[in-house]
Amino acid sequence: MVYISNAPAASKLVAMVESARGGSLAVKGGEADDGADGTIVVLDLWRQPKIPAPFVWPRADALPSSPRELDVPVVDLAAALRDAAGMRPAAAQVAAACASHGFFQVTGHGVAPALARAALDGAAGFFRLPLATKQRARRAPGMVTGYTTAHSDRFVANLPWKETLSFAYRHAAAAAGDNVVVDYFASTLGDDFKPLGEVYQAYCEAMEEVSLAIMAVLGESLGLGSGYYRDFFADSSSIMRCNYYPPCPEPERTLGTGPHCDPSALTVLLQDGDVHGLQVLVGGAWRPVSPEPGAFVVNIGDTFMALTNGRYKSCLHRAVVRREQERRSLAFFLCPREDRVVRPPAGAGATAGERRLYPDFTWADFMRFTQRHYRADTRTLDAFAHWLRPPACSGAAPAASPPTATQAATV
Ligand SMILES: O=C(O)CCC(=O)C(=O)O
Repeated sequence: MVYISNAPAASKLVAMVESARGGSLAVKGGEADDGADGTIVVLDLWRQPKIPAPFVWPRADALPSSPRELDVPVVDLAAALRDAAGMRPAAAQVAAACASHGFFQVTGHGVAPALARAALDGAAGFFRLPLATKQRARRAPGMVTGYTTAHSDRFVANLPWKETLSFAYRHAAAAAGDNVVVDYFASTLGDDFKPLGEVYQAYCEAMEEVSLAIMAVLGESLGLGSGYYRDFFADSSSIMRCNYYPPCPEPERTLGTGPHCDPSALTVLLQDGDVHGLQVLVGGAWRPVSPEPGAFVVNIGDTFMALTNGRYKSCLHRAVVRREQERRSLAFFLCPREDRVVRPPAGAGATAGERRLYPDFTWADFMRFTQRHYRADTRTLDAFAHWLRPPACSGAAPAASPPTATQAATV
């Protein structure tokens, strides 16, 4: 199903679906109960025999994947945090992975399997709900949180074959005893959704702990000590996203999540069961990542790349869809507190005399930039640096080409 909250885009997509179905249009006008101005159109999209044109991606993005799995190291977090003997190999694994593609996996994370299962099952249940119920949490244009299909409020091309539900998690609120995630579910979807909110409140708290443990290893790997980044992110302001990828009649022509780099600092991803879809662009090939059972897949985002002055890489990745199987994933995006200044410490790639690649910035500014102006890709940080035009940053990289209407932001 897809919702279009913009009338011209809606009629265009309706026409596309009509043509894809040989003229027999399945538009269920009025099924979305909150389109008071009549601009919401609901299409029985996921069940079309062919995908509508706006979901067809350029061949350059939808290139077939490589049969070669990406070699993603498995880091034992429990061993790393136990003593120096455990930290040494973990830091070395992380350093090697982050200098090359920024992806690794973590085990020994202490997250109860029952909690992970409940979070995955909760997502499965949510996406099976009637459209009108999901639409109660509909994401407002320009916002990061809410329920969405296909980013259709902003873009009418290169639409991803998926539905998402995103919400915010703030350490400061949790520390003050405010259950922001529970409140979000209750206030947007209704009191019946409190139990689901409780699952995700607990899951976000667990993800924050895992992220801070990873930050300890990242700090060690850069010779900064285990406390440096852990303290920097201790009052983080993060985002959680549930992804649902329906089966797709033409999976080779579309993408579930288009190629992007995460603007956040760190992403901790849980893929559901055996249905994998995550792929990373390494050496010009889209390499699949199949997680170890019980492991989370972790990747460095642009904000952490900036915190290391480019030493650790934020890498392009995407999610493919399947003809027969649906897929779910849960992504926790660790982000700094909105007003924290992102600046690499001396020693993490910004030693005296080394050219600063990016100016100082705050997460709030960077998030605004990626949401309003530019998609999240390999040039985002450079474009952002140019946009900020800081007088103090003589080394800011040259401007990237301006964004176009079809470029879609993530996170
Ligand atoms: O579903 C996946 O495997 C990847 C999701 C992702 O990259 C995202 O949500 O930003």
